[in-house]
Order: sequence, then structure tokens, then C-alpha cells
Amino acid sequence: MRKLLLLNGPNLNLLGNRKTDTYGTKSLQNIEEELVELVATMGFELDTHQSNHEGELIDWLHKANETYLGVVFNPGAYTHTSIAIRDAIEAIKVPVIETHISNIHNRESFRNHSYISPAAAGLVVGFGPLSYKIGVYALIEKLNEREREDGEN
Ligand code: CA2
Repeated sequence: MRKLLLLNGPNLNLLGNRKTDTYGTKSLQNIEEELVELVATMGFELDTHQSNHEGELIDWLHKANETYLGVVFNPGAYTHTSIAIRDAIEAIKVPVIETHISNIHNRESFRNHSYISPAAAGLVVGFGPLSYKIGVYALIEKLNEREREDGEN
């Protein structure tokens, strides 16, 4: 089975509880379940993981290189601080789609910069929980396109 990873960073386990005006009312579990179903209809399998720890996220990115075809990743606040996570993404060959629920560009200035974006295969920001569906869709399109190109060569 063709496997993808949905990886979420710090505090995203709290989705749906507070800050619902910014992040919506869906819980992370709810978002994950919907995505697992969506991805299955597209011929892929989705594993999900959330961590509040920078090193653990890096370990998952390394593991993604061995186990998954690509990653939809919301690094949470590490987006704005972590060169180590950016290095990890640059070190792996599978595509990583940086995904944010909120529009990080119309929020506080410290959220306007992402250390992750230059290393990402693409970005989705600002669509609420729908960002994850768009991220998964974009990742699958990218992988299918690569497969078609490989078939032609
Ligand atoms: O918009 C996004 O997806 C973010 O990655 C979410 C991060 C934030 O630090 C980034 O700037 C943008 C924060 C997620 C925290 O989620 C909470 C959910 C409920 C209550 C409190 C925080």
C-alpha cells in the first residue's frame, strides 16, 4: 500500500477546545479520521502522528524517508523557530507539504516568517482545517505526477 504521513507539531492536540475563532471547532482526532477516509478513496493509506517535542518531530521526518511516500506537516510554532526541523526536511528525499490552519501572514509579525517554507515541496495556509485536505490532495497529485513522469522515462 502507498503510505503517507500526517504530522502535527506542538499544541495541535488542543484543537477544537480553545482558540476556535482562529483554529476552528474540529478536534485533531476528527481531522485525522476524515483525512484517513479521504486518502483511502484516493488509493493511499494515511498514518497520523502529533508531538509536542521538536526532536520527536525530527525523528518522524527521518522515519518518513524510509516508510512514507510523502508528508503533510503542520510544524505549529516550530515553523517560526526551528532550523533543526528545516534541516531535517532538507535531509530527506520525500516531499513535505507545509500546512497551516490559519493564515500565518495576516497574524502577529513573529508568525509571518517560516524557517520551514524554503525546504517544503509546497505550502497551504489559511483555509482552516480544510488546509489539511488541500495539503493531502496536493501531495497525492504531486506523487501521481512523478509516477507518470517516471513511467514515461
Ligand atoms: O495555523 C497553524 O496551523 C499554526 O501552525 C498553528 C500553531 C501556530 O503557532 C502557528 O503560528 C500557526 C499553533 C497551534 C496551537 O493550537 C492551539 C489550538 C487550541 C488552543 C490553543 C492552541
